[in-house]
Amino acid sequence: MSPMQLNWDIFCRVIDNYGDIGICWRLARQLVREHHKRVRLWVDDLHSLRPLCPEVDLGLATQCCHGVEIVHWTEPVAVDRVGDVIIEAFACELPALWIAAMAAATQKPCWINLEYLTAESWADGCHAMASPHPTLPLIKHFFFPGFSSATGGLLREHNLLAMRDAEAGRCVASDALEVSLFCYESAPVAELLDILMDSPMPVRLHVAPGQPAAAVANKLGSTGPWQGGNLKLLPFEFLPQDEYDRLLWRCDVNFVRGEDSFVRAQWAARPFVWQPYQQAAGAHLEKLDAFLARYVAGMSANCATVAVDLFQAWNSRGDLRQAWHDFLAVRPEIASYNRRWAENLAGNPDLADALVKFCSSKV
Ligand code: TRH
Repeated sequence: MSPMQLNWDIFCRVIDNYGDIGICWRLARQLVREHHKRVRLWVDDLHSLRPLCPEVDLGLATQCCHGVEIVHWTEPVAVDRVGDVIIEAFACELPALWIAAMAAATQKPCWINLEYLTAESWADGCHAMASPHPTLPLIKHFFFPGFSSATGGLLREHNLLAMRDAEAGRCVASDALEVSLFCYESAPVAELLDILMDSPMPVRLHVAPGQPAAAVANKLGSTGPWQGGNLKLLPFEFLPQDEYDRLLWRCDVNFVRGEDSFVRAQWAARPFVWQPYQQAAGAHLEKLDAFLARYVAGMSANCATVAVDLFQAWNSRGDLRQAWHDFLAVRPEIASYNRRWAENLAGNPDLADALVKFCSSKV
């Protein structure tokens, strides 16, 4: 293995939505930009990448965007060279041919299974665990993002918080409450709209395309923009990742979902509400509870109750109208808490940096 571990291959299979490719794309760009790695991103569905990176040409088998070589992953896969580091994102299962080539390499690559984010404490114990291949001379390591220093941390570009603060300085204050909405179809969107229409202050709701816009259209009909009571709804086209960040930085409250937008809302340090990706047997609700336990631990008792109630109500476990009303009353306190929360999280390793260090320790 080259001591520099210059060549990285990241493999991503898109299950649904944008989270898997969103995380891989963000990681790939950061490895190139900040760590000067040569990164190939193998993705089986270019259609899911294009909204995040509009430069992507759906007709090309390989192309270079933002310094990342993007390869359309089709089977059978051709193995030309094996990288120094192989990232198997979210247990996406590497092609057998590829694993055979890794085993045959004189210098075995560092093989990482990048896991989904959870605040559950078991992630601390499982982070960096080794799993030797049953028959081949290869070891796979499990790499867990997370909220503690015992995990791999969260993806955070090195200048992200400074860029956020510089942008805040340029923002013109709005006379309305600016809210962004990115959620799954199971969220109580119709109820939220009723509540916001009754709002005593003007509200501008920026509605993401896909499931959020469909839920709004289902309630109000047509494709918007809509106006009802004090509420103005503004559907937006899917934004490239960096522009979506800027929307989160501008808004007073961000409704986010899944994994990556959830993390970006924390870096935005504005009040936010999270809907986890639904999993079998209510596993997502355990994730929600585990996150809330960590997140509100440093809040005042009142703020903690209010934040928990709103997150739970947004996940259909409580009275949304009451929870929203109480949340608005403590919004400034939550906003300043979230700045401290983001600063504390930024004290943990950033995931790309942690990965680079971890892999170089395996040489
Ligand atoms: O799209 P998601 O629901 O992804 C989910 C989760 O990652 C989940 O854990 C995973 O199992 C499932 O996919 C398959 O939500 P998430 O994680 O927030 O990803 C959305 C990505 O889209 C994120 O990178 C932010 C980005 N985004 C934009 O770049 N522009 C936009 O306009 C919007 C709304 C999102």
